[in-house]
Amino acid sequence: MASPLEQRLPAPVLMGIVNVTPDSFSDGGLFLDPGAAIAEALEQVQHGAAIVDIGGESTRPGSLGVPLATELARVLPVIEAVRAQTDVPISVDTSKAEVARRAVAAGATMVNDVTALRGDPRMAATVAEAGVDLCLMHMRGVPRTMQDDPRYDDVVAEVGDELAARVALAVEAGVDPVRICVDPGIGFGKNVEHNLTLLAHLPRLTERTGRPVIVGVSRKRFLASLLGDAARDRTVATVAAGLSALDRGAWGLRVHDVRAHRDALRVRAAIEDAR
Ligand code: PMM
Repeated sequence: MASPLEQRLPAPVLMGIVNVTPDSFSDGGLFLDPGAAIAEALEQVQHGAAIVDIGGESTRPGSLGVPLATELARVLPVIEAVRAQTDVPISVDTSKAEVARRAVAAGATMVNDVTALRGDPRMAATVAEAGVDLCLMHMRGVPRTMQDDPRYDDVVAEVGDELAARVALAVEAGVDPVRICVDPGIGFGKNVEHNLTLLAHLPRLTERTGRPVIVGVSRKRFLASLLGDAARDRTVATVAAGLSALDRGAWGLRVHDVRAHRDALRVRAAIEDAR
C-alpha cells in the first residue's frame, strides 16, 4: 500500500497549473509552445509548487474537447521534459484513459480527472493499474452546457454524496483509497452562490468523502462577479479565496500564480508559529 497522499505531500499543497492549450480561460495560448510550458512548470516548482498539473484540453464553459492525438502531442513532451529535470510530482489533467496511461509512462504520478471517471469507461482501471494518485473533481453536466442554469437542493450534500460515490467506484476498480483526493469543482455546473456555499462548507466535504480536498478557484469567473469587474486582475481575489479554503481544512489549492500563494502561505505560517 502506498503512503497516504497527505503524508507524502503535507498540507498546504500548491498544485501549479500548466495549460498546454490555445483556449483555457485564463492562460489559454500562453503555454501552447512546449518550451514555454516546460519553463513555466519549472518556475512553478522553484516558487514552491508541490505538484504541477499539466493539461492539454480546455474545460472552460462552452468548450468542446480535443482529439486524443492533439491532447497527447500537447502534454507528453512537456511531462517528459519536466520529469527529466525535476522529481516534482506531476499530475496530468485529463479525462481520457489513453492520455493518462501515456502520461504515467512519461513520468506523471497523478491523474486529475475533471469528470471523476465519467469521461472514459476505461479510466478507473487505467489509474488502478498505473498505481498513481487520483484527483476526482465534481462536475454537474458537461463543459459545453454546464453553466446553463445549474440547480441543487443542497449543493454541499449533493456534491459530497456524488464525490463519495466516485471515490467508492474508484476503490472498487482497484485504486488505493489513500491515493485519492477530491475537488468540489468550483465553477463546473455551479453558480456564484453554489461556489460560495461549497467554499464555506469544505469541512463537510472532507467529512463526507474521508479524503483530502483540493480546491481550484484560481482566476475563476465567480471572483470577477464578486469584484464587479470582469477585466480586473484576479490574483488577490484568488489568494483570499484560497486562504479561506485552507482555513476550512482544504489540503491543497490548484493555482496559476504559485509565487503569490507561496508568499501568502509564508505569512500565514509565521503567524501560526507565533501563537
Ligand atoms: N479547473 C479547471 C481545470 N481543471 N481540475 C481540478 N482538479 N479542479 C479545478 O477546479 C479545475 C481543474 C479549469 O480551468 P483552468 O485550468 O484554466 O483553471
